[in-house]
Amino acid sequence: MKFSTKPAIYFIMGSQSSTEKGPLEVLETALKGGITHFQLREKGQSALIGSALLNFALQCQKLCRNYSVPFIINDQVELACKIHADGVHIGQDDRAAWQVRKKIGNNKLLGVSVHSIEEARIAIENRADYVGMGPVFETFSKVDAKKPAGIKGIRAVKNEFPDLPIVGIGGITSENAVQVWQAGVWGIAVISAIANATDIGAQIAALQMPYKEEIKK
Ligand code: TZP
Ligand code: MG
Repeated sequence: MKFSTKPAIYFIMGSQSSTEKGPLEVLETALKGGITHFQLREKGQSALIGSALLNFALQCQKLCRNYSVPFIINDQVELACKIHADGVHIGQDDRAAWQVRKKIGNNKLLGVSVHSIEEARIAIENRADYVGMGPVFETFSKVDAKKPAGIKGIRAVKNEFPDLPIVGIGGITSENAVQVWQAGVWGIAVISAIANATDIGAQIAALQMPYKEEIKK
């Protein structure tokens, strides 16, 4: 099945995301720790390009395959098609989602970043599989991040589209993750909480959805 409805711990990383450990070591430890999705998001001044990016992407993909975790690429639709990635994630400033869907076909996951009910509606019409909604909280990992939408923003989209899989993103930590789960998300996406964790396995365990009975709506 292309899409799993199991609660998602969606890890996002680029070659520069971790301050201490090497990126492939971080990724493999996160895979061992139980992440359910991985997105390669290569951004910033020292971002890899060309063959260096291709090689890095292939190494990440190989690791993900070893753990049967979907390997998703941010923005770079051609690269995703070239190496047969499992999915693509795009933002509002990228190509229209329907164009990307047309290019990648029906078997790859398509995620779209949204910040409002209206953007979520368009993402659904354009056949996105899930939306990334955020930033939920203040984030230091995205230079052009919008104002935090808070838990309120997630609840608003969830109320309007109860069946839409929503991934909360932005400033999520083991301390605030439960609030995000309580808002009814399908998953939570993080960069720094995992990339900079001293004990990545423990961090992932702490981010996971608490037992349903503990969730008070
Ligand atoms: N999109 C919205 S916030 C964000 C992205 C890519 C960054 C999330 O990083 P962190 O470190 O989990 O706040
Ligand atoms: Mg983008």
